[in-house]
Amino acid sequence: MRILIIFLILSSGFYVQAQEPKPYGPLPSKAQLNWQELEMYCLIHFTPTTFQNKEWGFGDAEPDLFNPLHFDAGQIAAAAKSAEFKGLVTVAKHHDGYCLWPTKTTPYNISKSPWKNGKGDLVKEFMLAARKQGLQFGIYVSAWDRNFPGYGTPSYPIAYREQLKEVYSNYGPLFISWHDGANGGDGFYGGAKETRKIDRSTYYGWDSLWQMTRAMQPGAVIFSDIGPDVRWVGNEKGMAGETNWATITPEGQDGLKPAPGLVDSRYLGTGQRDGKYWIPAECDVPLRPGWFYHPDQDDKVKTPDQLFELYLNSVGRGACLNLGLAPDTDGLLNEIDVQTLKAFGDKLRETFVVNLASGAAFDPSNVRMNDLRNFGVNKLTDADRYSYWATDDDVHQADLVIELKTAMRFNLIRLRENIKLGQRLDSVLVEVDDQGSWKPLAKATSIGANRLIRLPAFIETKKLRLRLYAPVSITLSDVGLYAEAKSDFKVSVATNRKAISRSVWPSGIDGSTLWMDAVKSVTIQAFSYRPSKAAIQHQTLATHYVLESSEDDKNWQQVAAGEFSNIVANPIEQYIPLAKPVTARYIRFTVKSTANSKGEASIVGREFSLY
Ligand code: FUL
Repeated sequence: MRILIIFLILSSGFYVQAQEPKPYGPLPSKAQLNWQELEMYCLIHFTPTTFQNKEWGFGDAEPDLFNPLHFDAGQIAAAAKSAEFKGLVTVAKHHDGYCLWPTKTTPYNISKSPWKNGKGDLVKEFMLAARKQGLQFGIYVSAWDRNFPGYGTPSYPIAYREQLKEVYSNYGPLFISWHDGANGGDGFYGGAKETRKIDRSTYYGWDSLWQMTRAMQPGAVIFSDIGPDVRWVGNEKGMAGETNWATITPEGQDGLKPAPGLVDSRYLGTGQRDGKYWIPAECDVPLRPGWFYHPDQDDKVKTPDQLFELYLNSVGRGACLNLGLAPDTDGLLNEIDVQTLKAFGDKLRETFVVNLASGAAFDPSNVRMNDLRNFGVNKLTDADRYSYWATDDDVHQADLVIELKTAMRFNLIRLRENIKLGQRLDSVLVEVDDQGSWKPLAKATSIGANRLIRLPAFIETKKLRLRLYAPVSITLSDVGLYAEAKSDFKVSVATNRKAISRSVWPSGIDGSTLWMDAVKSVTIQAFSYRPSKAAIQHQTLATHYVLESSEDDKNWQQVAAGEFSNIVANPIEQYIPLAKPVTARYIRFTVKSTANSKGEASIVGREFSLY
């Protein structure tokens, strides 16, 4: 009996497999499928270059310049998580050559920093923080190194290989090994301060580095301009082409073999319908104008609505979104970045929480072998990217009528193919029922892993029809209808910054008052104020203050009042002990005047501490 059951299970398994359509064209690897499912991850730029207020370090910064006194990888990873990012990539070494882990390959590394007395490992801190938030982890080690004395000679590629080996060995499984195309040029190079040219196709020995990557990190995709696993989209605006195929035939510039920094960029944004390889696009774009933190860009942080637009133009076109985050010299994300990320996450969650098509009646023109159990339309709303409705092998065009339970209002349509069987669909036409006849509503090409069609305006309807076109049988995995949530997020940097004072102090600023709720009664004995760089620059730092406490948020007592002596000439942290300890749940810190005497202070919670 047992043997009979095992036989039946096995044979039914074979039976189902035998009915699957044959894959079409190049297929994604396991690592590429994992990457695709992440959809969004962050790229953290934080090196001595941050402290130099530059975008590219020359490689000449003193190694002890890097000293982030309040660095908290947890704050950065939590902010990424709040925006629904699923991975975190850290720049372990940028073009300036400074290694943020204690490498053996160059003395120019974190062990020369006063931070944690030279015992710190920033890559490890990011790795631990990412894992704690359930984010996958990745690394970017720049191939161009403007500090290394031997850059341009055979000694450097050996060191670079070792650097990759170190980061592949010590930080657990990575989902991506990120490589940029900028390499060769002027730099410090151990004091030589000259321009060094390299042969981009041969100097690094990419083929052998890729082999090592695959052997040491089999779950990681390799990103560079032209793959081999994920390609650059060709711009840093966060936008893929409206048509964006996951396949491409890589070509080098001037007929040379393609290599990072040596690529024919014509098809990066669109891919090629009949490309020989599965190399989908990544859209990288910073949250601020620059990849590194610059205080004068505090008011240029992209808004949640702009981020949503980028999401539609990247993830919604089958690419992944790689958003740059830039901690400041304290080692923290500015509060405005944190609030923006959270609001973007809220918008995504609200928009995609309900699929208005679930529960609808789907009427397909064909079901593969009439096998409703394996290829029926119930697979379209089951939230599994790989289960699918399929047509017979000879049915390459099919219609799917969707009848909703009642008329629904929406402006986003999501379609997905089961990409384990390749990118099959050429295009789709969406039509809407107009008093008994079909009226065209939208059309799209390159469906693939994920396609979001945003309608020019919201529509309210009960009946839709999809007309699907492919060169082979159709394997559609998902149909979703969504109503884009409105985001009413507004922050003006100077006057209305939300504040969170170190970890336990959720707080808000109202005009120039910092309000803090400790959730339960606490005893405080002192406070300190440290003006931010931005406040110093704009002369909005506090010169006079009042500190109050309250048990009920209604009746307030003054605890302290006074001046921050000489703070304009010497804007360092000031520690103010209280006359006697105070026990209270709520604390209010009001700025009475500022350096520019306009009375409008820009203060965020972490400039303020209670003891
Ligand atoms: C580029 C680099 O040159 C930029 O500085 C930045 O790191 C960006 C993400 O990649 O190639």
